Amino acid sequence: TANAEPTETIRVDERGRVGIITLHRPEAMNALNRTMVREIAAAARAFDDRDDIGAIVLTGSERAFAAGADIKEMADLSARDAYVGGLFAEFAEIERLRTPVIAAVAGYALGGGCELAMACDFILAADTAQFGQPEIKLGILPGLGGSQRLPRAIGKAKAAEMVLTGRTMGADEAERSGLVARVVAADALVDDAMRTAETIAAKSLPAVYSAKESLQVAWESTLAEGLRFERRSFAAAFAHEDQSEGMRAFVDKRDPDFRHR
Ligand code: CO8
Repeated sequence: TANAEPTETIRVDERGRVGIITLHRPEAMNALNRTMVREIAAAARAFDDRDDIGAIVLTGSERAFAAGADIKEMADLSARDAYVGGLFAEFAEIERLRTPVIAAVAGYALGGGCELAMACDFILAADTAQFGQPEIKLGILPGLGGSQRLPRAIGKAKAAEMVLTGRTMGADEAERSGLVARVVAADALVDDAMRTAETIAAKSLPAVYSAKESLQVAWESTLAEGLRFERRSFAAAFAHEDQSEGMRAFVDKRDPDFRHR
């Protein structure tokens, strides 16, 4: 497959039309180092390039999704290295995928780990999940979108409290606050995420790409701009044969047979 490259910090797998990326640095609670961000982006891009993959699950271990960026790697970084060296520049590629990505989070999702989860389309959380932006405790601030996505996801008050104090939020509070789509028992998390991903991957690929893109526009722009974008995308959906197949199947009372290629 396109993902046959050996990897050091992640495991890459696929089942049917679902790509799976598992963060794997057990010695460091899956802390994100340069290699890991590069490997996640490369694996995600390879899945994104394939029309036989319709959704991606990004997950970690039972103890940690990712406990942040690797503090040991960052400790001696200069401002120049961080800026000119383009630290974690590949993170932007993860944000630009066409294929929906589900973050399946158990245990710690802190700092860059919380930011990585928030960069996905939605988060499914195990009841053990702990979210936080503890950078303030290290004398820094979030650097991969935490101060931007968290307020949009959970509102100003909770986001400000979390970013300014560094406190973590458990799974139930995260669900109440709208940070996660659903909470499931820890031992059912990956199966649930796979089933959810399969549900998405069974749909029409152009419709899914287009719906994801429209949701992203909602996140990034004004209502008026978003509504114009959606209207154009909706009209364009009628140019794909999956639209007529989907509607014909409904009328005929059968399952749609989308083209998937
Ligand atoms: N970086 C490096 N190593 C880590 C990290 C990390 N973020 N988190 C855990 N580890 C390591 C520990 O050092 C330890 O290693 P060792 O056994 O060699 O000492 C091992 O993982 C196990 O960790 P603990 O012994 O600490 O396990 P506990 O169960 O006691 O605690 C915690 C787990 C609560 C997760 C704790 O490890 C912790 O607080 N970790 C740090 C969390 C944190 O501060 N994260 C934010 C990091 S900063 C960040 O993410 C900024 C991202 C923006 C980058 C922007 C670039 C442009």
